[in-house]
Amino acid sequence: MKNREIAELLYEAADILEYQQVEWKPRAYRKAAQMIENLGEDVEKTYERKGKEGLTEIPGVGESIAAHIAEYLETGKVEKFEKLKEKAPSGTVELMEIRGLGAKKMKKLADALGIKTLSDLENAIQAHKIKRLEGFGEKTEENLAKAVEQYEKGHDRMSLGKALPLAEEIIAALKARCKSTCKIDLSKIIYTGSLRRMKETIGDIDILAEAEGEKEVLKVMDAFVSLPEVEQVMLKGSTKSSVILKEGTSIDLRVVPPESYGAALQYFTGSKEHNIELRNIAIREGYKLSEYGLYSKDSGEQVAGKSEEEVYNKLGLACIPPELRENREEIKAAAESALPKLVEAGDIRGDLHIHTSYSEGQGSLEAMVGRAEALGYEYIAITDHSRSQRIANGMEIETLKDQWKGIDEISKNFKIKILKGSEVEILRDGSLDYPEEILKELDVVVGAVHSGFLAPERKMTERIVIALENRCLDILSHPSGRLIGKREGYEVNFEKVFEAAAANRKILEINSQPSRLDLDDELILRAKAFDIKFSISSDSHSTSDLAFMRYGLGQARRGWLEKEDIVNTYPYSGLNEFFKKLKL
Ligand code: DGT
Ligand code: CA
Ligand code: CA
Repeated sequence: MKNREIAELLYEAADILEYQQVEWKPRAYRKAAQMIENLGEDVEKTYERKGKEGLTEIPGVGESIAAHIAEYLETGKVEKFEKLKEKAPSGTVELMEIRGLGAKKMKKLADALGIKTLSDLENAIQAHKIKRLEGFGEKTEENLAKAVEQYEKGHDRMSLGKALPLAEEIIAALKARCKSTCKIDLSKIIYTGSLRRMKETIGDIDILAEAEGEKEVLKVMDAFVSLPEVEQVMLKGSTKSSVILKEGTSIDLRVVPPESYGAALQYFTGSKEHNIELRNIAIREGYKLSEYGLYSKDSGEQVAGKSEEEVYNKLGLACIPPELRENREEIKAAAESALPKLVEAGDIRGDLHIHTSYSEGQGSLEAMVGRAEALGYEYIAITDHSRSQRIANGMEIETLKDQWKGIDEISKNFKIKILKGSEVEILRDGSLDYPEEILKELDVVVGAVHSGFLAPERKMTERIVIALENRCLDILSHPSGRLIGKREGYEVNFEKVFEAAAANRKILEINSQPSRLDLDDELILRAKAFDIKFSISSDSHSTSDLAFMRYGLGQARRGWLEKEDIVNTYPYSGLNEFFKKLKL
């Protein structure tokens, strides 16, 4: 899929145009970029099938933008954008991406302090030159410092939502290439590193494959570095090769013989901290542990290495699921046979946070329900935005009631149970965005904060606690409000939020959108101590988003959660206890 690439291209062009003070185009470009970013279908496929004409059917994409996209798909670049970039002073493109730094501010900074690049900006912040500028002040300087930090964090790591499909794509491509060009059947190949641990962001992608003998290894390496996706080969060796893909991601491939596959899988999955701890145990037990195997210190003989399980077991440990390998308490738990039985993909029976085209979703009610049923779910909750969420096309009460009728009508055509729900805005005073008589009609009420992010901690805590005390609320959605790499969460006292959730038996959401993953693993661990239940939800805005569930699942597993901790593993009848309004 090239959707993200295209969206980024449009965002970048919008930034440059804005800097040049072009009036309405930047907005149009951003709007189109946003639509494409969130589009369920593959833009390239649309173009192949229906040409430019097909592209203009995408909301926000007019003829000129469609022509740019077509040009990009045909040639890999857009002449007009290349020219724009050439004209823009170097460095400004990067600067434009700093949050809170619009075209006007940039111009002032350039005129007054000669700031033209990111490093100019960093130096000025460090020297506290910005707060002395008219119209900027201390707060602005602080915010810019934070934004720069966020930008840098966001740019050297990619989201799990980008890395995982990309790794799967490369693995499939490599397998296919090995098969077609050299008749090698790569039966053992897997992504390792932070990706296998399902960390929320990924530095680089690590892949491990098994092959026997020098010749075969070489052929696999050849196939890898000559994949069409590869832009640059950094290293090509007999055990490791490293490449950079055209879209910028670094990938390491390691190839090992069968007797080392398990040891290498263990080693390259990490984390480093977990590995160090494990190696210490090995030494204590009279072994030597490396990526090649577990060896007896005395005889030098290999005692394990074929499988991970073998390696852990020989060290007196149960095999630890990758998501737990962060040197938290997992090694101790493995030694005491007290590892949690983590929630699994097959345990999930429904999705409790779904948008449709009634608000800002792109799929129709029917399309969303149909996809959920195809996934084998037993139930889903339709939770479009409430009325005050104007930018997200929030629903007035009349529209909500129309939706209920729509749900009743289509219910007959599906086996899946459709819960009537809403993602209701938690207003600044903690009240909910629909009157009680409406909320009482809903099967499930998902409460969320989307505004007033700069409120002081006390205010935000109060706002959320009041909502948790509201008997109409069932689930607190994306509780921290963060957007990974873009925006930190609001300031809130989580101890108090968790206390209130526990006392009022409310469910906390683990939002699976790759840009959110909220609650994160650490907050999940903290909340679990309060004996709180969770839901893992896709927060889908299109049919393809339903697949985001696996990212949230990964965070739940990183947070040591078991099936019983998660309400959407319960059968439909079991939800009754939590959503008392469900008519059974
Ligand atoms: P990333 O790429 O920053 O998201 O994080 P990882 O965990 O994928 O780290 P990476 O790619 O540098 O290395 C992959 C794995 O290799 C890592 O999880 C553990 C192992 N590893 C790397 N360096 C060391 C090391 O110095 N000592 C040990 N024990 N293991 C290491
Ligand atoms: Ca890595
Ligand atoms: Ca690596």
